[in-house]
Amino acid sequence: MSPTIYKNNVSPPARAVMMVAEILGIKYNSFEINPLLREQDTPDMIKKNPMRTIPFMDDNGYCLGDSHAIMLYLFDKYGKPEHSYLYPMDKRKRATINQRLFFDCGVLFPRLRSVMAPTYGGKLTEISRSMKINIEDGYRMLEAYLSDTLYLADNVITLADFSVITTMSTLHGIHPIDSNKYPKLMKWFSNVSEQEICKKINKTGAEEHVASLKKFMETNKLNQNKKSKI
Ligand SMILES: N[C@@H](CCC(=O)N[C@@H](CS)C(=O)NCC(=O)O)C(=O)O
Repeated sequence: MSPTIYKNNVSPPARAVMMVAEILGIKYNSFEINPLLREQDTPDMIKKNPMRTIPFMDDNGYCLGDSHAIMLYLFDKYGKPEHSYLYPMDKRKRATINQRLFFDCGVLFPRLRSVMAPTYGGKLTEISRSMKINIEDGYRMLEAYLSDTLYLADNVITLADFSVITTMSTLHGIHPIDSNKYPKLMKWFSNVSEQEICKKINKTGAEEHVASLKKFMETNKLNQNKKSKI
């Protein structure tokens, strides 16, 4: 039986898994979760994924959380020789891809999440100065990673690019990349965004994510103004 992916199209890490699954030709079952309604918090879901995040995967009783771990598992299980460019055997290339995946997991996405959590929690009305500094610092690191290769870990697209493009699609929407400061990052962003798989699976969800964050910030501002007048 095919694996089930618990996901939401608006979630960046969920879209990374969806893109990789599509490239690998996996006919997975989709289970829609709305994290804003905490639908991932039922006892059954918590048992499957104690992290309480999406995406997570249930492959016939084998459960796995975190998009990066899921992408690597799907590649290991379903990757065919024609997919080897995504995660080549060369040890150094693999190590570089791993580093970029850990970078997305441990550095870049948490900087986006630090905007998402207080926005959806009703507190944030605009991105703070320190949030902007942290996001810019992420852009600086990506610009440096792109100094010798066209893509983040190689001269061909790899799992690293599919992971980072989903985080970057929202970050760019809420704090645009300055192409004068980060020309390589801007070029990479346009190049990866133009890939057919990104247009098909990443684009709409990313636009919805950016729009919802902006809308929530506006609503938070109105609510806080109302409260301050009482
Ligand atoms: N490192 C995780 C991050 C997953 C994550 O934080 N997903 C968000 C949605 S985009 C979520 O489920 N948030 C709910 C929460 O943190 O409680 C991954 O790559 O899967």
